[in-house]
Amino acid sequence: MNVMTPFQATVNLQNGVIQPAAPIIERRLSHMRRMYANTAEAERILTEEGDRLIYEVYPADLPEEEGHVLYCTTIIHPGTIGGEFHMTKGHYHSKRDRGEVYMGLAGTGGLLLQTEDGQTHYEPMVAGTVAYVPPYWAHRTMNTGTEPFIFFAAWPGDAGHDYGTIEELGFAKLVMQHENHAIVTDNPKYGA
Ligand code: PAN
Ligand code: ZN
Repeated sequence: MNVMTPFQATVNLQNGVIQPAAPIIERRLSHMRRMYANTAEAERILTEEGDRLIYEVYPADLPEEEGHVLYCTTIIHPGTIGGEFHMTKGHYHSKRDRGEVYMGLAGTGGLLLQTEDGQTHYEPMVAGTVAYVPPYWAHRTMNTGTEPFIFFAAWPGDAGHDYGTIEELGFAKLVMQHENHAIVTDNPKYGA
């Protein structure tokens, strides 16, 4: 039996920074240039404006093993690409029957989910929203506001992350800016 010493960390509720944490993960537009529906606009931004920082993740320094509960904060910076809100890559868990809990800490955002048998779902999130990701649902978050959108997540240590399925097929729905709010539309390229 491997008994870990208990510990605590602090989440800064204003900026999402966890201390102590493992090294921060940065996701820039170049890491997800084909994930936005308007790929031409993504390429234009990369060429003319540079490699935008879309989101950052502060992961807990914990073993990715059965029995542990992993956690992190995610900070999605505000902005759109061709009208589509800044978002995470999104993934299924490699072990599909592993769920997750998200809690909004600051800003305004959304959680887009889908199953492999074609169900889709969208939950708006603000500070204090606890959104549950049940087993089998792919999940992606987006910033639908004008300030950083920050949320906390906790999930089983052996869940694993399958990014490839989403990289290949995308999400069936897009979350787009329409006047001053978010609308969920069909992704014309889904599965294409
Ligand atoms: C979250 C996500 C995090 C970043 O902790 O990993 O928000 O999104 P991507 O992993 O899709 O880049 C989670 O769902 N963990 O399982
Ligand atoms: Zn997850």
